[in-house]
Amino acid sequence: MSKALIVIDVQNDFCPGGALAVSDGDAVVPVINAMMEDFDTVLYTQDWHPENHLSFADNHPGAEPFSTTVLPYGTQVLWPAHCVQGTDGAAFHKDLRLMGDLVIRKGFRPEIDSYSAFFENDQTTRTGLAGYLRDRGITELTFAGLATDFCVAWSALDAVKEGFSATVRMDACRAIDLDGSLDAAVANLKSAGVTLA
Ligand code: VGL
Ligand code: ZN
Repeated sequence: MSKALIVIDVQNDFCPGGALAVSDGDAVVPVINAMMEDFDTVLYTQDWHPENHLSFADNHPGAEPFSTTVLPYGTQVLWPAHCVQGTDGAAFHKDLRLMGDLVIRKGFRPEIDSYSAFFENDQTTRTGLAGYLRDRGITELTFAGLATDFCVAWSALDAVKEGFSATVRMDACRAIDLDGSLDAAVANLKSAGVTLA
């Protein structure tokens, strides 16, 4: 059995001062850096949007950030523009140790958002991560990073659907918590069999 740590979206825009700042988001950095000692394999995701991305409120005239709209694949939260490809906001936090093996970029198709490390929000377009992990014989996944209730939760739920075992280290995550989204995510994770540590 081989295990990996998957570090979700520890990027400047999700840290204090960033475009979609998660309260206390940078507090996860030292915790995650220390966790890396316990894993042979460390992977990262990086939210990586083009400027014309449909998840940005700016690209829907008249829409307020944090409102929702309906896209062909379902309901989509409209976010402030964040993690635009190549910008400082899209870069990893400067203190995050980057000694891992792979960075999976997601959310680069203008017409579809991608919270999960495995699937885009249509739940069918794959990022390729499951195949990578299977090729390497990795079966046990631990998740940490930002944000607990969106990209971390969606990734861990998809991990279980794909047949991996999944643990979320809650002390190494922080949440956006939009309209009860953290409580909802915790309930979904528990009922899916994800271990919350
Ligand atoms: C995320 C909202 C939009 C996340 C990414 O990393 O949780 N949330 N894009
Ligand atoms: Zn995003």
